[in-house]
Amino acid sequence: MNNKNGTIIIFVVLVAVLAAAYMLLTKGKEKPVNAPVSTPSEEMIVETETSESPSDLPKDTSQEKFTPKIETIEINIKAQNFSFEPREIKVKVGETVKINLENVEGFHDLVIDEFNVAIKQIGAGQTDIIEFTADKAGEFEYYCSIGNHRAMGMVGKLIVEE
Ligand SMILES: [Cu+2]
Repeated sequence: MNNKNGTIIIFVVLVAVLAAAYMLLTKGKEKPVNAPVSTPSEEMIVETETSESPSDLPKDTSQEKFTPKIETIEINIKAQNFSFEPREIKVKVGETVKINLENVEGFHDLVIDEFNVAIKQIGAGQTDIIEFTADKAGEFEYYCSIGNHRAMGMVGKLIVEE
């Protein structure tokens, strides 16, 4: 009977010790569980920081897209007795117009009053160049200002489109 009581007491003590040990282990396990939770949050902060720096790069490329373009239109006009070839020129508002005037025969010039364009008188076989900005829309006349050439039909039409 005493031996049985002794074994029961030892068994109870063992159970109590095991229970206490289990309690300590479970409490000890809870702390390591919290620690790994904090490390992913730190990684997420690092990820958000790195994601901000690539977002700055598209801003720089968008600024490059807004670089303005200056269009230069080159037009060859032939002058002869007594007409221009071509008789009609079409450009767009804001374009820089470069006129290459080639005189085939006689003495001629080229004038556009509204744009202060005036190619000086040139002889047969000569060429001259003038550049201006078509800064207003409409239809304008270019003509030869020598003698009565304008009245004889040495005119052309400059169309500046919106
Ligand atoms: Cu002329």
